[in-house]
Amino acid sequence: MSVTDPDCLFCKIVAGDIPADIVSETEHTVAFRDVNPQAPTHVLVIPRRHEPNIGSLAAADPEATITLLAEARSIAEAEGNGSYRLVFNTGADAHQTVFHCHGHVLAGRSMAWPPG
Ligand code: DGP
Repeated sequence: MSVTDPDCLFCKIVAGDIPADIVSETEHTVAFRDVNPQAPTHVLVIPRRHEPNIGSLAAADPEATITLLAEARSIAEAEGNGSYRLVFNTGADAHQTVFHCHGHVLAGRSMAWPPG
């Protein structure tokens, strides 16, 4: 199902209207490198369909959600050393700044806990 928001930055990346360093694509997802990387590997995996966050994506399209999680794993396995962090900032107070669901795949360095 195609659901897009003409004002959404990540929908424009999915459409190819804004360039991105694409890592992988599936029927349901696009993965590209974050413009402001926080680790040696910092890839955003997003659904093609516009949903504001991972919870709404899971409710609307379980198949796309599973594909997104599998893509995150594949990218982390291809680029990392076995350890990675998969982050879905959800809501403004959790530092979500782009309101199109995206998983941050972070790998390639040691990480602290708790996150800030
Ligand atoms: P978040 O704070 O969780 O909403 O993360 C949004 C991420 O999106 C942030 O790490 C920077 C990244 N980003 C924002 N604009 C662009 C863009 O135009 N291209 C790419 N590749 N990444 C972007």
